[in-house]
Amino acid sequence: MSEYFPGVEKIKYEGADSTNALSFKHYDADAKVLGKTMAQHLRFAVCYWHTFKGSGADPFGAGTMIRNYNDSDDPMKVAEMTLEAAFEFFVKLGVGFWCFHDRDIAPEADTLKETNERLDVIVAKAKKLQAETGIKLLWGTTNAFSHRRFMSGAGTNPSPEVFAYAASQIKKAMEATHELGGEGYVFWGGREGYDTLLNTDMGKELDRMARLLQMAVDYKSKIGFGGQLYIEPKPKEPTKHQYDFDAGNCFGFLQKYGLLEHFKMNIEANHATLAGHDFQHELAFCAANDFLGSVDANRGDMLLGWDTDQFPTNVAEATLAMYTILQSGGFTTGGLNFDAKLRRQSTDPTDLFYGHIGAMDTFARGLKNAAKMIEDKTFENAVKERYAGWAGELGKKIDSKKIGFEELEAYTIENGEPEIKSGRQELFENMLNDYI
Ligand code: XLS
Ligand code: CA
Ligand code: CA
Repeated sequence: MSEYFPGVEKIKYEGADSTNALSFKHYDADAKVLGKTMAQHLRFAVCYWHTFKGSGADPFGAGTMIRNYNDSDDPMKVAEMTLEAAFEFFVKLGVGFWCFHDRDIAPEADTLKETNERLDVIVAKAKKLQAETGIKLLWGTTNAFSHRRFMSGAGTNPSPEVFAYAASQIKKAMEATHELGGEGYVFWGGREGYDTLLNTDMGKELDRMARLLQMAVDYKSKIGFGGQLYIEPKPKEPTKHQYDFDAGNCFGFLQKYGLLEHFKMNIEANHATLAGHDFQHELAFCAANDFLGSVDANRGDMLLGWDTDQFPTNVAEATLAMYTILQSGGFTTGGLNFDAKLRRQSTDPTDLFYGHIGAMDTFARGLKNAAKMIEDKTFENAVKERYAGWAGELGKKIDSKKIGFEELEAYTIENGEPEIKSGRQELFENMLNDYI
């Protein structure tokens, strides 16, 4: 097998004082934090689409990045070389997991049958490479949004024929994920939304999106696929409004259609901010509802209104994310997938290493900071104190449903004006900075 990233050795932990840009300063895979290794906590994954299929193309110009694994006119040869390059990259970087869309790893052919045969070839090769390297599949998914047939959606398409095509793709992508021992399967509703309500029957589209998900649940149990199903919310882009707007919206949707028990969320940081939320807000909503599955770790640019998918570098944000993830019990099937792409001007293959190394170090620092915050109980105690009144007699009666409006009115008349207590936001913000 050729070497696709010559000149880059396996990336090692060298500590914070290292001047080697191709080393980890904070991510020490085997170091223990709160009883588990950093690798076990963080479960880093590399995404196939941006990392190996991204070219730097944007709406104003073609790709800028030249890669040696694209160097053939035969699309299947390119697919095979890319897969070899990907596993070389995973091993050199030292991540435990990868994620893909079916169409990232194997190119579409003229018919679905031929496309599926191509996918079989690549899945067999990926299975071999997984066995040789010990790299595992965090999740698989289908791309039911790039081809023109999906311009008006997949499950929400006005045409039942397109719905059938999407269902067939999902069926095959679930089989591929199962074959590769995937720990999860993601649904991102690429074009499940609308650009104008003038041509849209929203009620029917929502019913059919649920129908498609129900079919996936049924098929999962039919083939004995034990991975976790996730929905990845995103409020807009490519459509003006996407139905899986945010975690709260997905929760209500799944509950309405009786699907809640089958799904958890795959939260992407950039999608959270597009929805007008903090990354931590989306994680906290999931944690509060036992709904947190996996994370697409990246960041947006707050001055741009679109999905820039940049590598995460903000330590404070990673600390808050890891704090919320640890408090909810940590990852089980999920992990931190870097759904992030190089900027158009970062054209060297080595830039792929810099992007991932920085992101892994950012989350390693986040993990260590969050662990310290948990050990010190600084926030736990301060929040407990803020809600302390609920441990008293009145609070207990309300929580245990023993009293209603009449008793509360009598209580208020007797006891008068409640005592006002400061929320001390500035103090809490200072407390956080002590850990960064
Ligand atoms: C696009 C999404 C997509 C999903 C997987 O914005 O982030 O890449 O993660 O389909
Ligand atoms: Ca994503
Ligand atoms: Ca994104």
